[in-house]
Amino acid sequence: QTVRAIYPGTFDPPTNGHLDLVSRGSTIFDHLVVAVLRNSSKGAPLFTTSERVDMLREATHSFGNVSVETFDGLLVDFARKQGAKAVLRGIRAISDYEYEFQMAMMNRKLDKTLETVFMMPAEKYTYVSSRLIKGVYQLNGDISELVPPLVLERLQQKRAAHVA
Ligand code: COD
Repeated sequence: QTVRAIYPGTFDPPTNGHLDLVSRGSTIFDHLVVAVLRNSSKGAPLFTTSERVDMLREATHSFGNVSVETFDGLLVDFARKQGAKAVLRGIRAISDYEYEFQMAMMNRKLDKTLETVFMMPAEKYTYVSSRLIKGVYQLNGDISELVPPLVLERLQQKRAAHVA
C-alpha cells in the first residue's frame, strides 16, 4: 500500500524551512503533494498563487516523489480528492502548537480518516517564517541562507518593481 500525504500552506514565499519539511516528508511518504492555498485569509499575499507554485516546483523538482498543486475550500476535501491519508505540518516552537493542534482536531472532526503528522525542521530553520522573511527583506536584510535561490531572485524583482 502506498501512502500519499498533503503538505498544505500559504508559502508566501516558500522558505528553506518549508523545504526542510518537504525533504523529511519525502523520505517517509511514498508521494507528497505540496498544496498551495489559493485564497488565504492571511490578507493580500506578496506573491501570486502561480508565482508561489513556480517557486515551489523549481525548488522541489529534484525530489522524485513530490508534486505541487493548488487548492481552494476545505483541506479535508482536497485531501480526499487526492487520495491522501495524511497531512504534513511543521512545528517550529511551542507557539506553533496551539494553532496546529486546533487545526488538526478540526480536520479530524471533518474527516476522521485523515491523520495529521507533525515534523520538526533542522534547528537552524526553527526561527524562519515567511512573514519574517518578507519583513527582513523589505528592510534590505540578508536572507540568502534562508530561502531557495529562485525565491531570492523573485524577491529582488518584487523590490525592484516596487522602487520603480
Ligand atoms: N520550519 C518548519 N516548518 C515550517 C517552517 C519552518 N521554518 N515555516 C513554516 N513551516 C510549516 C508551518 O508550520 C506549516 O505547517 C507549513 O509549514 C506551511 O506554513 P504556512 O505558514 O505557509 O501555512 P499556513 O499555516 O498558512 O497554512 C494554513 C492552511 C492553508 C493549511 C489552512 O489555512 C487551511 O487548511 N486552509 C483551507 C481551509 C480549511 O480547510 N480550513 C479548516 C482548517 S481547520
